[in-house]
Amino acid sequence: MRRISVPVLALLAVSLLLLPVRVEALSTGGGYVTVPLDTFLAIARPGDLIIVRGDAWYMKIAGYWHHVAIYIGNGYVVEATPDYGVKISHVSTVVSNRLAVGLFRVKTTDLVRGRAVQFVLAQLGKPYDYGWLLYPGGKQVYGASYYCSELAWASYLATGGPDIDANPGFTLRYGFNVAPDEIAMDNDVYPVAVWTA
Ligand SMILES: [Ca+2]
Ligand SMILES: [Ca+2]
Repeated sequence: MRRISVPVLALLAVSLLLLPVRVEALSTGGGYVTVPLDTFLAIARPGDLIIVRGDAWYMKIAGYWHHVAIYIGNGYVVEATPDYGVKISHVSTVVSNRLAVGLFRVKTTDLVRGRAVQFVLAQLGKPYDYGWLLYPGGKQVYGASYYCSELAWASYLATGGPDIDANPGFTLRYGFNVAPDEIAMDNDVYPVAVWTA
């Protein structure tokens, strides 16, 4: 957030005006949810996607789901964040104090899931891609920078897995991006568990 420049904020404001307001069918209570680590570790597999709903104001544009991290096993994820770019984080930082947490699994083989993990590890240190803010956005499988959902999407497309963008082409809401919402609603992805406050 600290690195978002004034022009980007202006574009974000314009984008907010251009995009239709989305009424969410999925409702959370007023509180926050934190998934206990042992609960998470008992059901998560490497290559699973953790998709969370937070409350950072600048993520409201993204839709219901705001962030995606790729689980790499042993309690760690790879995620692309505005502060640090592509990095390793402990899963507890991703699944704590959220408005909702979803654990999603891609319909493919364990071999492909393992390759997806290797793919995201190979992207560590790449900068964050603010391109999704610049409506109509875009996505690159082999990019020099990644936003969170773009990294998750690329990791499967690059390694023989399915295209997990529910809208591969242009849509009014998401432009040419792959939004966390679009991964959560894709037919090649299914929810293993969803926690809401
Ligand atoms: Ca990109
Ligand atoms: Ca899309």
